[in-house]
Amino acid sequence: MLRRPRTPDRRTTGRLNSPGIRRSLGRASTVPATVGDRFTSALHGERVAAWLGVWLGISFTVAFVTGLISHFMQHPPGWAAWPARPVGLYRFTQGLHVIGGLATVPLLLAKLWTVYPKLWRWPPFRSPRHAVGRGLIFLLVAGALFQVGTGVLNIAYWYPFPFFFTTAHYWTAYVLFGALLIHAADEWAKVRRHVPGGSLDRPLRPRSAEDRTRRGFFASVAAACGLVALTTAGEAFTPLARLAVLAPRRPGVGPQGLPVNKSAAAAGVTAAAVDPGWRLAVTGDVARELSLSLAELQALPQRTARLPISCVEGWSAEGTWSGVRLRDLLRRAGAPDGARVRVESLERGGRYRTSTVDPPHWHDPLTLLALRLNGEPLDLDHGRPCRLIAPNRPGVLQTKWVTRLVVTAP
Ligand SMILES: Nc1nc2c(c(=O)[nH]1)N[C@H]1C(S)=C(S)[C@@H](COP(=O)(O)O)O[C@H]1N2
Ligand SMILES: [Mo]
Repeated sequence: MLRRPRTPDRRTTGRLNSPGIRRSLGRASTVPATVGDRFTSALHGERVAAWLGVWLGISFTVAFVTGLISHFMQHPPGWAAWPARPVGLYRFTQGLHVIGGLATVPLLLAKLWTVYPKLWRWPPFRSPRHAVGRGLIFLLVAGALFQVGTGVLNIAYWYPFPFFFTTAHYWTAYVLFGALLIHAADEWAKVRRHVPGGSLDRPLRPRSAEDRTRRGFFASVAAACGLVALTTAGEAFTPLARLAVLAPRRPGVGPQGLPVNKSAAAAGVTAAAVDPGWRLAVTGDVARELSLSLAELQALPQRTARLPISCVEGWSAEGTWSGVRLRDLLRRAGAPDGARVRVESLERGGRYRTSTVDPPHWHDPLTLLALRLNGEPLDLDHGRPCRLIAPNRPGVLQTKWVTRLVVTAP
């Protein structure tokens, strides 16, 4: 196979008379020096930018795909229902989204630092094509900072921005991913030049001082990413829970050993949830009306399932839940197999006061209207007297303080 000759790294030459610059500008002697050409470190070179770019490209693609999974699980498109198995699929995809996203922060900062001298290039626009290219880079950088920034603020439960996080994060993802694809196509030649497809492609030559500088830099960036991953992964991966010092929620920490996102007090359901007159109503066009007291629910066959709450904010923790199978109750009410069920909470307002359960989830024997958690009646903050818990489902859809099931035709 032919091996391409190594082109000199334009940034590392640092001199306008270098062949690289002369070739690219065509008339070296008449071009004035610019600030951008004074950054002579190998770390501002094309090779470092290409490698970091490849890793960022992989990371953003994973975030895009796992983000879409999360979005469409929460907003099913209508023509497709999400499967209830494997039980922990959402725990995995959302853990990857959030923990991977956090671990990308050092990588993104490193890449921006590597290429920031380009900001000082003069003139800013050499041609209409160049202007469009820079506009695209602006979108890419702004989109990346926006996604990572709002994502971090969201998992820290801090909403200093005037828009709704979920909608903005979702739509910006398309802009960012589109810009990323065009950028990758545009820069592919550079990637080919610096990122070998296999080890056979590596030139056999002694390592230079620049190579060592670059290696040290890559190792530091990798260590920073690894450290972030190690100190957050435990929020979803229980064996590492004790290391998750950067995670806002941790398995094992909370009432009955489980974290709480929205407390009963915050949801304003405290009194209603402990009312001895509480009843669970089943209604809807395609079901017989039922109304059950807590004692009546407790008298039905009780089942136990070990299932995680997997929050969209990345944390995930398992509990042992017991209660009545949703399908047992719906069959009692005569619900047809294709029916959809809206689960309603005692909570008055709030975005998550209801959720819809599609057939794959309500048919699943693990889907429960839970009355107990880890051997005790549900804590008020976990949805006393009754909450929904189902496999492979985002936490926002595991409705707490359930009071009504509305069964509708598909
Ligand atoms: N009624 C109601 N149910 C709700 C919520 C809510 O705000 N209101 N929050 C959901 C979210 S975002 C999560 S992650 C889980 C958390 O359950 P837990 O507090 O028992 O761990 O409950 C879900 N159920
Ligand atoms: Mo959540």
